Amino acid sequence: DTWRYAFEEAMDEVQGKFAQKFKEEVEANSDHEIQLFPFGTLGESADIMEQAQSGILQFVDQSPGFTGALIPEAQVFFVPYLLPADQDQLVKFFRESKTIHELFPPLYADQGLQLLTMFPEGEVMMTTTSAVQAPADLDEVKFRVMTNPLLVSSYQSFGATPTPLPWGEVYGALQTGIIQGQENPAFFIESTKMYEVTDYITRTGHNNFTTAVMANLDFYEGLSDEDKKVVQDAIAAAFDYIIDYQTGLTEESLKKIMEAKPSMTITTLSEEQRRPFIDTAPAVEEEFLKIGGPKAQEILDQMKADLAAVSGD
Ligand code: 6CS
Repeated sequence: DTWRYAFEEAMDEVQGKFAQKFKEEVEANSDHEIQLFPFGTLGESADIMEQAQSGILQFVDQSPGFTGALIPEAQVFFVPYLLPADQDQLVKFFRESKTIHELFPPLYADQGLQLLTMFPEGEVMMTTTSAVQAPADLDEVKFRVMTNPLLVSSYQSFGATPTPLPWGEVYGALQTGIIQGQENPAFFIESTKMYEVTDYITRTGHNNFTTAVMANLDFYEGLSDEDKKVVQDAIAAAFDYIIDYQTGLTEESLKKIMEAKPSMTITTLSEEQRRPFIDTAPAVEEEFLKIGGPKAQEILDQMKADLAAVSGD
C-alpha cells in the first residue's frame, strides 16, 4: 500500500529528516510505500491534523503547539522551564517518560489517533525586532506564538502581547510589522530566514520544542501485527536518528545565521536575567491545571515524576 505522511516543516528540516528516515525504514522492511507531504503541500498544521483524523492521511506530525484544542493536556509542554536544558536528561525523558508512553496515548486515541512518538527539536529562542533582557522589554511587543492557549498565557506572564498565528503567516507578519517577535529552535530560525525580519535572538532557556508523530487510529488498528512492528521499528530507528542528527545543530545554525547577517545580536540570558522569566512558571502551571483538560493534574504530576527520575537527583 501507499501510506501518506504529512508534517509541519520542509523536507530538510528536523521533522522532514525524521519522516525521511521513517520512510526509508518502512520501505526497506516491507512492501509499503510512504508518500511524504512537507509543510505547505496540504495546508497548515490544523489542516493536516484534520486529514489524519479523517483517514485521508495515515501519518501526521503535529506539534503540541497546535494540539491544544484537541488534547488540552498536551499543553503541559508549554509550562516554561519544565523540561530540562540538559540534552541527555531531555532525551532520556522522551525515551522513558510514563507520561508520553502511557498517559498520552489514550488521550490521543480519544481523538482517533495512535500516538507513535514524541521527540525534541531543540532549544526554543526568541527572535525579536528589539533587544530582550527582561520581561519589561517585551512590553507592547506583539509576539507570535503557536495557536495554543497555554503558550498564550505563558507569553502574557512574560510581559508580551501574545499573538497566536499559524506558521505560514509569521514571516509576512514580521515583515509588515504586525508582530515584533516569535520563538522557535535555532535550526528553524535559520532555515526559514527569520533572521531577515528580526535583529535579536535571545536565549531565555524556557523550553525545548516538542513534536509528536501519530497515525490514524483506525488505520493503525487495522494493520497486521507484522505491519505494526514495521511501523514501530521504523519509529524507533527514526527517533535514534533524529536525536543524533541534532548533535551540534543549534550552534551550527546560529553560526550560519551570523554568517548570513553579521549585524544579528545573539544573547544568552544569565541565570540572574532569567530569574523573572523562571518566576512566571508557577502561575502558568496553575493555568495549565485550569485549562489543561480533565487529566491535567495527573499529567503534570506524572511529568514531574518522570523528570525527577531522569534528573539524577
Ligand atoms: O512555529 C511553528 O509554527 C513551527 N515550528 C517548528 C519548529 N516546527 C513546525 C511548526 O509549525
